[in-house]
Amino acid sequence: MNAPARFFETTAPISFGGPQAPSPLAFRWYDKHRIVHGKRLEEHLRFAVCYWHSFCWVGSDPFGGETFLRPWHHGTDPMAMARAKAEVAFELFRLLDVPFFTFHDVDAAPEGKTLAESVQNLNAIADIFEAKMAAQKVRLLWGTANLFSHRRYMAGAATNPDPQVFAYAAGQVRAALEVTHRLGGQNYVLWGGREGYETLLNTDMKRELDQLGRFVSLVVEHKHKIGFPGPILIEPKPKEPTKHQYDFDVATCYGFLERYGLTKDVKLNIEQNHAILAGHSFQHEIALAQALGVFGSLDINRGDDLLGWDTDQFAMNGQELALVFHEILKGGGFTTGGLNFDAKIRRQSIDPDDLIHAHVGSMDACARAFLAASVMLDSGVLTDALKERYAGWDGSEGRAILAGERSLADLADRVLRSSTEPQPRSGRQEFLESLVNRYV
Ligand code: XLS
Ligand code: NI
Ligand code: NI
Repeated sequence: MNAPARFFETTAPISFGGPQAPSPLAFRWYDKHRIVHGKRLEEHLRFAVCYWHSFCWVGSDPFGGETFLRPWHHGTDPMAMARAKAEVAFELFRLLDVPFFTFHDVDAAPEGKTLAESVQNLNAIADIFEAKMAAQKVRLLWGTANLFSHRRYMAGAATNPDPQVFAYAAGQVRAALEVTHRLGGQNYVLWGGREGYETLLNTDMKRELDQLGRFVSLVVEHKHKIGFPGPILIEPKPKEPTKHQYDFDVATCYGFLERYGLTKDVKLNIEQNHAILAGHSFQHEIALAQALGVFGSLDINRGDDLLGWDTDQFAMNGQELALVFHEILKGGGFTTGGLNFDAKIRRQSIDPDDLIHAHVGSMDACARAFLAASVMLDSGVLTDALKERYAGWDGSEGRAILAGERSLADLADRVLRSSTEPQPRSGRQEFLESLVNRYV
């Protein structure tokens, strides 16, 4: 089958028009050339369009099937359908003028009857990607393998009770990592889709964790062997599809990486919706990953406050985003990471151009929040208040305690000798919240 002559109504790339731009499809805040903190906005935000939600998802939910009726899902030749999908995907990248995209192996190319056939399909589509990437100057933020949809993975991939499934997953990851490398991918992602369990009646958790540790170590070894320069990223998510996912949150992932000696090569890909499913805020997860030295990249989306599952909506919450970017800028910004739109339009958004509105709206929300964050950081509103709050620890006694120069008895004796009580001070939360509100 051939790609439709024209899928989107829009034909010209979306450009920056300023806050008063009359067209609904213009960037009002995202001026990619604008210099902030010495870098262009485009280099700070590093937007990526994801293949799976935008081109593979058909609009189904647990109660109903396909609503989108994309032409490339209706054909008889799977490779021709994959090529038609690639045409439309690269057309969207061009219209949005995004610097990056992301994909799973099976998003790009159909699975064959054997692993060998699947790898062959993937490489054939990668040839097309390679040519299109060179022509359009769009780059790959990361690639990954889908180790959760096929029924062979129903009991996990790396954590499967059957080593043959583990080996199959290794085969898929080798191919996906090598294709990611060939396409100049900046990172390689492992989301532990079905690495978790439903019931301990049939699960040996210790064994499964050791299997997962071994699997990630094998991926790291292979990355070094082929000279893939980017980090491996694992992606925390607490539940869905399994009840207990092993990569629960940033803290749990960090413990896992430490236990298996992986913190040097493996960082984290943090997603908003997964953070809130874990009972945390997005900002908390990012701040913790930065504090522990494992911050990698972001899947930018938003969950619904009223729903307890992964709705993956486009990020639009200015205040949340501003605090997130403040955290990221404070930590020095992205290196290999970026903002991947792991986000899907709603099931009723059946017009092709809804995909464009979704991305443009969220890119603008991110840009606007980013600009607010950079002003907050420049004026030190939050950072100065923090510095002042912890000033005692920068004094001689605070430093001596942290440097290990005081014993428990030293500290106790010192308090016993002194007659001054510590003086509680206000945490000033409402004052700080109002300060933020001035900028956002
Ligand atoms: C699913 C995950 C997935 C990963 C890539 O919840 O977010 O989309 O980002 O496998
Ligand atoms: Ni994700
Ligand atoms: Ni998600």
